[in-house]
Amino acid sequence: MSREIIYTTMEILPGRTLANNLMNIPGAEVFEKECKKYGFSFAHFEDMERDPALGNGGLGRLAACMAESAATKKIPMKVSVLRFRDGFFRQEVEDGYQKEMPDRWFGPDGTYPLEKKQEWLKQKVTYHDNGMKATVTMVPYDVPVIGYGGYCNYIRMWGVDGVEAECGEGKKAMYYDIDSKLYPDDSNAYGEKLRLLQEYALSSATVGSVIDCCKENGWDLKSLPKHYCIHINDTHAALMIPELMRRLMEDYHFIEKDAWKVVKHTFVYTNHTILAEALKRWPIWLMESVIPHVYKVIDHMHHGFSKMLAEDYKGKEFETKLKNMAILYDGEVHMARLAIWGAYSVNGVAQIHTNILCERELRDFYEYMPDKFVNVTNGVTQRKWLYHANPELSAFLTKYTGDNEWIKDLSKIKKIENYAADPSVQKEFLDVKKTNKERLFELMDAEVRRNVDAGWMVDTHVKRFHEYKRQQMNCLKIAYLYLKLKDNPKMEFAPTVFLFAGKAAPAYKQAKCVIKLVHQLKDMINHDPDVNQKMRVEFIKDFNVSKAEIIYAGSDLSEQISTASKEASGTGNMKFMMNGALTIGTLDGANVEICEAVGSTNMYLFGMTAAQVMRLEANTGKYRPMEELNQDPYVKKAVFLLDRLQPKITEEWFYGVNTNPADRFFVLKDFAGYVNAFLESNKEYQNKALWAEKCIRNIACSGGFSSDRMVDDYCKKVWFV
Ligand code: 26W
Repeated sequence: MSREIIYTTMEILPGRTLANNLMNIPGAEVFEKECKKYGFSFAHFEDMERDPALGNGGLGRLAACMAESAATKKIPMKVSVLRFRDGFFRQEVEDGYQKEMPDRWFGPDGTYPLEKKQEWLKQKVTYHDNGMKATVTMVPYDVPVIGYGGYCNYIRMWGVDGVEAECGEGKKAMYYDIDSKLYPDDSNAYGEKLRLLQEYALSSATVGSVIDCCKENGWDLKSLPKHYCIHINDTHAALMIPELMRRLMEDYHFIEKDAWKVVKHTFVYTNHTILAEALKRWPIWLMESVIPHVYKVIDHMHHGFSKMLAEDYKGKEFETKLKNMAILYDGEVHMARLAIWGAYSVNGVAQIHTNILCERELRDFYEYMPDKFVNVTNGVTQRKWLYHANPELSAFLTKYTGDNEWIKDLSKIKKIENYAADPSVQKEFLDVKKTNKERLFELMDAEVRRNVDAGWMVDTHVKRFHEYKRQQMNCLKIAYLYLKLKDNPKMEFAPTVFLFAGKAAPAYKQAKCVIKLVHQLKDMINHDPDVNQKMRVEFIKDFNVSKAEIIYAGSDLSEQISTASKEASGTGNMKFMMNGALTIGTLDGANVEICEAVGSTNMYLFGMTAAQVMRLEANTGKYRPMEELNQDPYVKKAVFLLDRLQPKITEEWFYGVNTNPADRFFVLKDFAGYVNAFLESNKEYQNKALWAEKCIRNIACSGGFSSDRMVDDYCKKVWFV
């Protein structure tokens, strides 16, 4: 069965698309030649394009890799998103503190050069604001995503085109804000409501356009699932489920049974996080007041589902099931539960993540409907992250695999393993890395750039700032090494630059403290002549796709140190691997599969396993972080140093913040293992041949982490196309 995938997502992070699109079609050389004729370089054009920053991290970038790989595989797909006028935010740093500035990614005329407005596809989205009706017209703008070979998919960005409302002008303004920016601050009532308006706008416009396309083609709406599979990328667009139900029944007079049948064969849902705070729940009163027509359907679905549960479970057990599975519970709408109930397929994004979903977070659902659950491990496109990001390594790969087949089939990359132990190939690899490192240094402060060279180890921690990702543990490591090196100037140590980049959510205070801490360490260490010939700290502000390409290519060590069980998959880990950086990490997310692919001797693993973490979490009071300080006098000293710099962070370790237990991400528990793993890597780094060999083995084993493989898996296991 061939059907189009409608991949609906709140985020998309394609990076600059012009070069990628051109690279994937045979016409790229023609374009380059023409540029030259008129005295322009290709890079000149490339540099004119801004990064569409319509995402904040892994979720958005995954959508972009998905679209590109689907196009390469000629799988028809539209990525349905909102056309936010401002990107997530542009990160400035002032006195070491993150400052959020609007990210105006449109050109001066308020458009994006690669988009095409599709007037004829407009959709009307209805809201009720406490009884007053508002109708928002959404219009799509399509941006091409060209796959390798020339097949074209589209990112369909929905923007607000007009508002008709019974309410006054003041209230109307809120509807115009629907496409203002991604994830408005929901710690206030306005922001929270705006997020709901956004989720419904995306859901309703997407569903409406699918219905219109069916009609346009003369297809019976009963056959909708034959022509479309609608993918819910995390729960932000889960309202599509009741919306399709509602439209079929209200506008097309389906009886409930028939509408449900269409719904049940149309939707699939991918979960991207198990962090409880990210599993979205909406207050019922809010949903009822803003979209009562949709809420009514949800309420109905809830009752149908609860009735079914009542038939299968009795007494106390039924009550537990309701507590863990009901769509409406305790005054809230549980979006993940709505998505699981309405979708025919539910998947996690790495094997360990899917296991945790099935065994713990969604256990009752899994036991009740085991066939619905599958795993599809994430992947990234090698065309963006190798071919485009790293031309030198690409040439090296083509040379040693014998051809450029790896560009469309990454499993071919395995062939370079034959050369891993060859000294001349190792040398060539190290030369490539040197070039890439020098390019990376260009992104750093002049002062850092002047004082480091390509012989330095580049230890890189780039991703969103979040406590579970444990950038604060890396800071503690840096403080520890600083104190040790100061006391033992003769200590054997390969000079290292500790690099950070990433944004913290504007309202996430703890994470923002960590950014400040990085800058404090940078100030202290980079200016201390006792150590600054051996270590330097750097923070590259405003991390985005374009900078990421340079950073991954130029790094030696990839920090993937989340508390085991917390990182659903990670995709940065895969990009580093492909670019010949070695991983220091925990057995979390896709690190587990990376380890299976390349072997634990080719990475630096440490820390508690997910099972150990979960056991310790269940044993409240059992873990006493303070006790971890006694293992090594330098641990204590380093903690005290950080306590002086950012007491909010050490407070979390000793007492916990809000009502959370102390050190809930087990920084102190995992610390000794982490430092040892790092020192081991630093020692091995000094053995150039050994290091290069391990890097080449990592690249060779990265074939399974291509998003081409991921798309194949979705085709087979989820979309059935
Ligand atoms: C504002 C609420 C919210 C909640 C969750 C915003 C965004 C989310 C996302 C689901 C978080 C996210 O990006 N998750 C990441 O998804 C990647 C792609 O699957 C994974 O590789 C990462 O491990 C996961 O953190």
